[in-house]
Amino acid sequence: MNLDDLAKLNPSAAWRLSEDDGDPLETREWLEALDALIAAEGPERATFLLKQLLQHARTRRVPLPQVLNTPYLNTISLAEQAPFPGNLELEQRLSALVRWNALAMVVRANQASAELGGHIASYASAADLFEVGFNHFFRAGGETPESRGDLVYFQPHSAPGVYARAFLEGRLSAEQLDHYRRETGFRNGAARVGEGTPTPNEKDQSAAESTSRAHSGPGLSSYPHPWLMPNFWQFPTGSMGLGPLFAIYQARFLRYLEHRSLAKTYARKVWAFVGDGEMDEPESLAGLSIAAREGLDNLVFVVNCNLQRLDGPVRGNGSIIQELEGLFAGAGWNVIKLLWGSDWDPLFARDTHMLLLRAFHETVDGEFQMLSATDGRFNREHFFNKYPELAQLTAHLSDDDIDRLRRGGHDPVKIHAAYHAAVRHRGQPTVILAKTKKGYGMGTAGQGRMTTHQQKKLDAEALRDFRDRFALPLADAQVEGVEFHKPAEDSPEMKYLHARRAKLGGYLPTRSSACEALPTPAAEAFARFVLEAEGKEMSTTMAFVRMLGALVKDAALGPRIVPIIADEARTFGMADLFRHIGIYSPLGQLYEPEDSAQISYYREAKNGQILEEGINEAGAIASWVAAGTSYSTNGLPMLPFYIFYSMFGFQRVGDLLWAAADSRTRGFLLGATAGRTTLSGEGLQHEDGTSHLIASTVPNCRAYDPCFAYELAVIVEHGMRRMLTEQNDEFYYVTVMNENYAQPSAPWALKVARSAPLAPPSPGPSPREGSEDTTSDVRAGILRGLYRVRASGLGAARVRLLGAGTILREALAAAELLESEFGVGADVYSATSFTELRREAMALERAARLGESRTAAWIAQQLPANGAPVVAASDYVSSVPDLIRPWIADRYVALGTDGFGRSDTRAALRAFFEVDRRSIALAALNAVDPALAARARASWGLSAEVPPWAR
Ligand SMILES: Cc1ncc(C[n+]2csc(CCOP(=O)(O)OP(=O)(O)O)c2C)c(N)n1
Repeated sequence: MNLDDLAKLNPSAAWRLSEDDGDPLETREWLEALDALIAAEGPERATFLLKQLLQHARTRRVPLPQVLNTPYLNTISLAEQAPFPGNLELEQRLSALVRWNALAMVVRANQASAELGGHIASYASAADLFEVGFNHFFRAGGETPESRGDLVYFQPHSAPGVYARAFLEGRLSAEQLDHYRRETGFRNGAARVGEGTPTPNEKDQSAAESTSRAHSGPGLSSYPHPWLMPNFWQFPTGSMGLGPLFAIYQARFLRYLEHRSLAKTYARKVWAFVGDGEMDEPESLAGLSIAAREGLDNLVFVVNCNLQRLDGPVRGNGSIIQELEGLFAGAGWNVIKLLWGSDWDPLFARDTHMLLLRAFHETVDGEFQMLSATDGRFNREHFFNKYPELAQLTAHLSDDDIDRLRRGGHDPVKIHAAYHAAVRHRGQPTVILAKTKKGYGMGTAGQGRMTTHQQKKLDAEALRDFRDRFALPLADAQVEGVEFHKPAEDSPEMKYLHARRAKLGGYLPTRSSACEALPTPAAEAFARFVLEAEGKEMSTTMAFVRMLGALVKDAALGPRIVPIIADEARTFGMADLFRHIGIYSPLGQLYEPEDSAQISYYREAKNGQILEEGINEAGAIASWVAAGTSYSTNGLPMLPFYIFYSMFGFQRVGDLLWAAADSRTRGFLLGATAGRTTLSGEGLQHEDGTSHLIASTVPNCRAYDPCFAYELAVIVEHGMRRMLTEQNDEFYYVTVMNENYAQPSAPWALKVARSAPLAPPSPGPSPREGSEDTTSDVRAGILRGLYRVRASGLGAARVRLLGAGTILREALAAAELLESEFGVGADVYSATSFTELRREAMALERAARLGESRTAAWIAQQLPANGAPVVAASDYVSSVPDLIRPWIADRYVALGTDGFGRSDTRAALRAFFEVDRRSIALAALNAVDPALAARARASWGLSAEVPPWAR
């Protein structure tokens, strides 16, 4: 295609065009003048003058080209290239072995079952990028925060290569490699490993596990999953785009710890290996600006530009490398292009007319992929023979020589030079755009093929070709048997491998969870004001913010707390914290804030404690994960509290939260302005009716929907102890509301302080004198998800009402209605967590099914079969209270806020969604006595006017 056609079709490819020169002589004079200047005064002076010229031209309105792209060449010239410090030959042999074992893992898994398998082609393209890192750059570290090493985010589909290296290092056994993607311990549905007599393989496996330094699970997970391999993987990256985002906020959090004098982290690097296709994810790009703005020179991205994604080319009609260069450079990153291997250097040296460059610029990625999938002869004919001068330039090369011209990302020398420059660059994060071939070395069967991503099989011939290509010391039978291979421990390769890692501090990836157990305060220490609230009006959000204010003052725990907000601090009444503990900024505060005369002015500080993320929930979660996994990555437990609009949590950033759970994050999420009817005026997109349902799907998330501030205090106290003192890998999701109402004292505080009023203003709980509730019952009930807050005033209850969040208050009011207007006695229960109730009941039911002794679930203990119907309501969809239906023996009615939210007053919305006191009472009456229900409908004017689907 000629350049004009290309320009018309594809304006984004304009970087590849060279315009007509009206006066070549003059052009040459200018260029010679520049050359003379560089020779006489050096490149710095040239840079200065060019900048001045550009500046001047802009003021004269001279149209200027995009300056964010450089030519399609290596950024680091041969002259600037750092010498390669390793033994190239040994490293090549090692990387060939890792390649082979990675391939063997996938092929063997696929042979064992076509359902299994994995990916070969991604690692085949990334192998050298990883290996140079392992041999020269990735520093492992000790257990103390000071001695911890680098943090590496691996491209997920390249996991087989990481396992294959760990195998050579002696950290994983061949048995374990053979259990790649076979993690459950079940063999073809038969008895589990560890139950009954172990098979010989299983015996070997457990022996290997006990000696394995890094991993103790029965199998190897498909992708990096700390949940599945907690001693091995640190960072989950399987969902494309999350790795790069998490890496950026990780690098930032390291700086935060340093600036707050909590840990020395300056020497540590964060490396993120990312696919070029993966860069299309919005999350991949989302953090680029903050990384540059905060000058995160502890961060290195390596984008594996094999030009292909799953279905086909990333940019068939353009250039992903040039596009990414522009994006990263525009965001303020240091960009290193690593495009051509050393074999090209002699060609470049002789290419005085820069025809190679011209040909590169004329080649779109779809063509580069074709060149990758074809042999030297094809490359000669279709690339070098484009111009007679190029044909001449390569005339001395055989077709095989041309075939072996490496792309930059396959040349350890060039890779080393790029990494060397990246780790020394100051003031900016660095991205290395490494050009590679997808399926490198997989021959005609896979290299550069459209379908290579999912290729899991290689026939015998392809395997032999692979062996030959990488000079593997394998006999035909070993190749055909796809045997793993590991040289003897005293071989030069193995000695070299271990020596390199010893020099870099040990092996990685390795995940540690060793950290100090932090004592955490009792609720009485940070929440007395709610335990003895005595009916004072406040919202649970206000109560939380006061608790947080008290917690940050706790001498031991306070500094470890990381409040995180996404531009809603004022909404939640947190502005006071700005002054007290400051907002983190690595620059401090370079301006006098507009509100500096106010008591709680907007204070930014280098040692600020609050992470104010702006309107960026994804970034806030990434910070929350970095803080909540600091116990592992830094050996320094931190306690993040991220408070946000509850609708913009699980719904908006659900996949990040899933990865957070996999990461074993410990921390609190506060879903504020929660509830579909409680956040009254905000309408459809803001009013959350589902987050508790989604939260229930995350196995290590403990979710609560408390109504009363004392319940919140108990949950916070408990969560802190579970996560920081007892070190459980779980996190807490608690919804808090912005509705002010009378907050009763905690029942046990009432018992202690007899002088406190027993009955808070109605509607509210009235734990009566003589009630059987004890402190521990109530506390246990709050944490397990249900306890009684009101006993029927008319003897034995004819109906039992359950309410969660603010809707508990509607249930309490409904009980009053039922008793006063219909003579129906009602007990009322606070349902702080339907999800916890279900989780426990499910676990007990399973235990019973499998023959273990069964105790009754808490829900069944609290609501025994006694003939009284149960009505439950919350500010969430009815599926939430429905979660406990199987364990309620009597008639059960679940009410909820199904449908789209909308704006109105709280009372109107509750009536509309039928979770108000009358709707609850009506449901109860229906269950108790239909005649009473008919009377209620008539007297309250209730009808089925709005069908549920229209809500
Ligand atoms: C969010 C998400 N979407 C889709 C996938 C499925 N997927 C896995 S790898 C892949 C292609 C990856 O291409 P690229 O990032 O270029 O990496 P490569 O394998 O080519 O090195 C896709 C679509 C995923 N893992 N995560």
